Amino acid sequence: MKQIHNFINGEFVATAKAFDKFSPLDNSLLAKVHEAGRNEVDAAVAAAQAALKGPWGRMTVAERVDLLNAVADGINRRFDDFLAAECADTGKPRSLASHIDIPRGAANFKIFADVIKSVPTEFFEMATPDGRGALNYALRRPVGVVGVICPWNLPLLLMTWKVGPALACGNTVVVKPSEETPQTATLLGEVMNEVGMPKGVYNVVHGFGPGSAGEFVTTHPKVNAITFTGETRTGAAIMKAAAEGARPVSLEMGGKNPAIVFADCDFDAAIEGTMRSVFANCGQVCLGTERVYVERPIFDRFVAALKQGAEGLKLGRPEDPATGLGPLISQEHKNKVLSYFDKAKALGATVVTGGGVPQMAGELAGGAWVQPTIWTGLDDHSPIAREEIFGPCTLIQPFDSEEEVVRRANDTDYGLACSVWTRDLARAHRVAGQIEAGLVWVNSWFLRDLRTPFGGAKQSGIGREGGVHSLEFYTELKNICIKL
Ligand code: NAD
Ligand code: 6OD
Repeated sequence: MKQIHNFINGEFVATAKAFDKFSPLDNSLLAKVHEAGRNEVDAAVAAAQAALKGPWGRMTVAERVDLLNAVADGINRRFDDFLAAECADTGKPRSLASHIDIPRGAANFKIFADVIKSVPTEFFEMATPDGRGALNYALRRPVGVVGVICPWNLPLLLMTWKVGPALACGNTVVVKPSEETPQTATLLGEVMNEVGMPKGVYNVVHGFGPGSAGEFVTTHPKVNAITFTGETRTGAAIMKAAAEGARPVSLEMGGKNPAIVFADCDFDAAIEGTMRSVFANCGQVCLGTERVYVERPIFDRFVAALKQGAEGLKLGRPEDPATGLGPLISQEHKNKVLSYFDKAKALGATVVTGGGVPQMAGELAGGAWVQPTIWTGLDDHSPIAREEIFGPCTLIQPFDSEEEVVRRANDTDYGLACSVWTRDLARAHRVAGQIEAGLVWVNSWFLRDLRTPFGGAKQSGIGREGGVHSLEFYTELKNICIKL
């Protein structure tokens, strides 16, 4: 049986207590994951602290940049290993992971290596009463040990999205991967050793949230800052933990993202983009679309085209190039998604397509499969329109005016992302400006330049990461004033 270890101070660490990781494809046992207790978390934090004072802390920016580029190259060199591990843990199609998850895992080191090379420094000459003056300049210094708490939907991508900038800024990290997706974080430990990353800079502790490694990391007094991606209520618990010691948090949380489709849109592009935003990664993308508002003149045509697209998706194994949709991450998540399928029916939704469990052949019958699902006929107050489901499903509703659709799109506690589909760029700009979200795409979805600010408004997040914006969280800006 495959064993997944913690990675502490450059060593792979087994523990007495291991938990089971099951395959989402067929519910077979994939691996035993060694759960970190308080002792292992203490050891990881101590190693991370010591590394700040060792060779890592004394490195020049140029040396750090070289190491980060080597990590990116190391991921690319072992591309197939990362791909196999990510697809095994998540069940996602290889075509998706090989285009998004793994290349982005490597790019997250390269981009932040580039950013840190060219950080501008503030500098002010100041007059003084004696006429000799003073010089003020600001230096960016690492915040210290950063706790990185990760979700399961894009495991390597979302972990490196935090680890890349944290290391670029000279910090050290203690990563707690999701219990559902432990493999690629440990594999990255191998790459760290291969490229000569000093011991203790990158540490991984496996386990769960409350009463386990997640809690031990976030409540650890020597963890100086916490960056988190996951559900909003988990983020709130982490914020409470971080209040002890007044430690900074960066939170990327849930969403209930709308797409707004105006009648003048490029129809085929809107369908193609909405297909991806609803069904990519089996709907398990925080930026995905779970509410689609379509202007009434094209409503019926849009619903019919999305239905046809959904019914054309092939459910299957990651390695099958024809696979368009994998399983959900786990049986537990399947039960949650199915509870919304039941709720939608009970509330009187029109089930345009899906709404149940597909017939899968052979051993796949035991996996966490659900049908791609589209509903109409529910209003904005239903839980289907308000709560994050995180599955391959969406509610489509008609609208009649721009003012109305902006109000309805904003009628949510969340504020992560929105897509607007129209050929009228003046309207696109106007609507984008009024949408209460951290990210608005016009005639596109998941088009991401990693230098841009990323984060959520309202209950979707606190803070922005990406490009130079990451520096605000991962560094302390220190002003030095020299009297001449
Ligand atoms: P989750 O909140 O259940 O878990 C995330 C991580 O937090 C896991 O590693 C988990 O073990 C840990 N955790 C749970 N409770 C904890 C606690 N009390 N203290 C410390 N750690 C704790 O989220 P998930 O189910 O893994 O991911 C899906 C969610 O993540 C969805 O809500 C999705 O929208 C969100 N998400 C948001 C973004 C974003 O960028 N905004 C990106 C991806 C996913
Ligand atoms: O693209 C990114 O940087 C990012 N954080 C994506 C998040 C996707 C959520 O599932």
